[in-house]
Amino acid sequence: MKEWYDKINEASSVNALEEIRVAIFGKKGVLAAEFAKMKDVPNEQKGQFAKELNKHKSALMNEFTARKIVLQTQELQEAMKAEALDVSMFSTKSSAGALHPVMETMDRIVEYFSSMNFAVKTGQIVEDDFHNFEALNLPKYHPARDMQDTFYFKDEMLLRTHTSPVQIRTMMNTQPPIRMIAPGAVFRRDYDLTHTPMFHQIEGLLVDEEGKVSFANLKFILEDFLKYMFGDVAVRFRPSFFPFTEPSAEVDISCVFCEGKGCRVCSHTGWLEVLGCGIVDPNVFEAVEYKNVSGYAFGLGVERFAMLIHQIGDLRSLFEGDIKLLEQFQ
Ligand code: 2NL
Repeated sequence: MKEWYDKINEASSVNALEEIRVAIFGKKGVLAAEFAKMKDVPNEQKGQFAKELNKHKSALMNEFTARKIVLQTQELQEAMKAEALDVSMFSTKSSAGALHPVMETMDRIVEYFSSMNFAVKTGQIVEDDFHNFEALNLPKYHPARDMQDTFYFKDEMLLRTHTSPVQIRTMMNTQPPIRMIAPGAVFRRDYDLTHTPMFHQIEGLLVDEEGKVSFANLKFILEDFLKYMFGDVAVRFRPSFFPFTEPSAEVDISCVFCEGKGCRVCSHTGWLEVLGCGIVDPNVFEAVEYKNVSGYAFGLGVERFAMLIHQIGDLRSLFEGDIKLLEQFQ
């Protein structure tokens, strides 16, 4: 019997120990075989024989139970060690997101005009011919309406080419006075170095009683706005033409790259064009059935502002979603 005590204590795993248990205590195990010898033992020795065997049986069972606990504990320790997380291991870093420079610029422009009590209106991207063209003094056969320049759907529906239809809709369902800006995406069939088929515009509109709104009012707010956006720059107004304003002007700032000395960006003029504006044409007020009013309006391209503020040379880099570029604006 002695060898079986050794076998129990030499078992190296719970599985090996289980095999030994079957070999000792099983139906065909050594204990069963020993008890079977009982029938050959003389009667007067049977008692002593059985006593000896039962002593071994319980001693072996104690030995087995003790060894099983040792092996189970050992195996659990090893399993936990193997599954442990290595918290010192390197992992991939996650980075924080940031606003796209176009949206950041848009927010800054909206912030200025909000502070001046202009309401912010957004409207719809799919528009009709009346709100996008007709009401803005762009009659049928005006070149701006050409299939070449505008994305058309059927039934005279189209992608808005400017945010002006937002102002038209506002005037048609609100009585003056009006003080509003319309920021948003606009669409034109134009795609080259300096044009993308989708870009962002902000237009402004102020309407009040006839005689209350002057070009001087317009000039003041745009000068103040441009100094808020670009710091201490010079601002000049040049006569221009838009179908929806009369008189009209384009607004330049002194070049932010060369401070007006002349460089490649400003084509050696020292000036950068940043805005279009004017006094609202009477034909526009007639289309929305406004009477005895006066107003001013202006429009600007947000991508151009973002490029000038952040000194971005290529318009397309704003549309490529290149993370290396975008990370620079965090
Ligand atoms: C530019 C010029 C401009 C307007 C937009 C406007 C809207 C209404 C009535 C009158 Cl409802 N005018 N908008 C006026 C002048 C200029 O935008 O160069 N935009 C990029």
